Amino acid sequence: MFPILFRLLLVSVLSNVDCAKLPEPEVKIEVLYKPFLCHRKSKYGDILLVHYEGYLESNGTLFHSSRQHGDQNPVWFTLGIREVIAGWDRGMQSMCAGERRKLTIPPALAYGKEGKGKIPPESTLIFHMEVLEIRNGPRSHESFQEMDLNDDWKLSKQEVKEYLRKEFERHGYAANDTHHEVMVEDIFQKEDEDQDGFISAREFTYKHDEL
Ligand SMILES: *[C@@H]1O[C@H](CO)[C@@H](O)[C@H](O)[C@H]1NC(C)=O
Ligand SMILES: *[C@@H]1O[C@H](CO)[C@@H](O)[C@H](O)[C@H]1NC(C)=O
Ligand SMILES: [Ca+2]
Ligand SMILES: [Ca+2]
Repeated sequence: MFPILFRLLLVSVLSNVDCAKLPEPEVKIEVLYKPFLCHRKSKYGDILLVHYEGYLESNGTLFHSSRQHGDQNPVWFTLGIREVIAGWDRGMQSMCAGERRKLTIPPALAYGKEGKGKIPPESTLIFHMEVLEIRNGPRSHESFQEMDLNDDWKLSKQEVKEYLRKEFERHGYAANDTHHEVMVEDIFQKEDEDQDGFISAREFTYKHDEL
């Protein structure tokens, strides 16, 4: 019902970056536009809001445009956790809000031997990406600090509830105390591993469960 919140709070996030040292296909990155002002650059674990167009390199067919297709809204994704094709994870690091890039992504970092929908097997893809917004990812140190209102390095139910309220409002939903309390209980069941009534920084950052 509220996918962004579940993504923010419940999705377990990257624990380790792919360390394989095999010679690997690479994403070709061309910067089309870089804003003069750049307060922060995207890094693994951040969530990014993007608009994009995807083309087949073979004949230039546009197979998807977030501006023209679906609900025409930009999309959020978490960088570096394989929520999207590997080519996006690799090609969208160190980007500024407002930056545009052209990514040329070999099949091994896209849809590979299988292809998908309109994308034939073994297709090299070209994406025009525009980053609209960059936020702290769900498991970042920054997110924890933002939630930990009294700086005691643990999250109380009240702090999590307050965070939910702010998130709901930010995404245009009416705050609803009853609903938030249900969600808080659910979150604590999953996250408060030692059941002391608080989510510690360690419990927040490292996930050992089955998610
Ligand atoms: C481009 O290639 C795709 C996949 O092979 C094919 O489905 C499509 O009809 C082609 N488009 C044009 C304009 O040739
Ligand atoms: C608040 O949430 C509860 C539980 O999810 C729901 O039953 C109730 O209808 C909601 N109230 C409002 C005003 O949306
Ligand atoms: Ca606290
Ligand atoms: Ca705990």
